[in-house]
Amino acid sequence: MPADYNGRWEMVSNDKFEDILKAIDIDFATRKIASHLSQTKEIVQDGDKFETKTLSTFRNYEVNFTIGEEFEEHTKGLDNRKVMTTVTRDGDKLVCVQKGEKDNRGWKQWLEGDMLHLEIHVLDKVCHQVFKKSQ
Ligand code: 1AG
Repeated sequence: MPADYNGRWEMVSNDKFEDILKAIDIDFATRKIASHLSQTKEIVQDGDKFETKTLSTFRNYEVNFTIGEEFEEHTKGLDNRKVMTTVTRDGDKLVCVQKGEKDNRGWKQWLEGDMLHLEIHVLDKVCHQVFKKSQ
């Protein structure tokens, strides 16, 4: 059975997030706010279909996708770019490629026990976020 990402996940660590913010040209003031946020993820998964919300006291971000289907993603409230996004599976990992202005942009997501790991990469920068299952 493929990994089950359903649920609510609370951030426990966010390593090198500011490197990502800089790489996507987020201004200083916004970086200072964004880098101190605790994020919560809500994921509804039905087979290959995912509805995801990343929530915080400052901004929220929603992205929905189906495995293997490319779509245009607008990173609204983040860096406000348009990218062509495809999420595929590599075993139990989800691998996202976001083609656009910034090279080597995307993320990988996987589970380890009741922890969800999200590695976000842009250019040569990598951020590692860990979330603990709460519901
Ligand atoms: C994602 O996960 C990542 C979503 O697509 C958001 C995570 C980090 C935000 C990235 C860049 C931040 C840009 C500007 C800073 C402004 C506000 C920060 C707000 C942070 C909370 C939204 C999808 C994946 C699918 O988990 O399962």
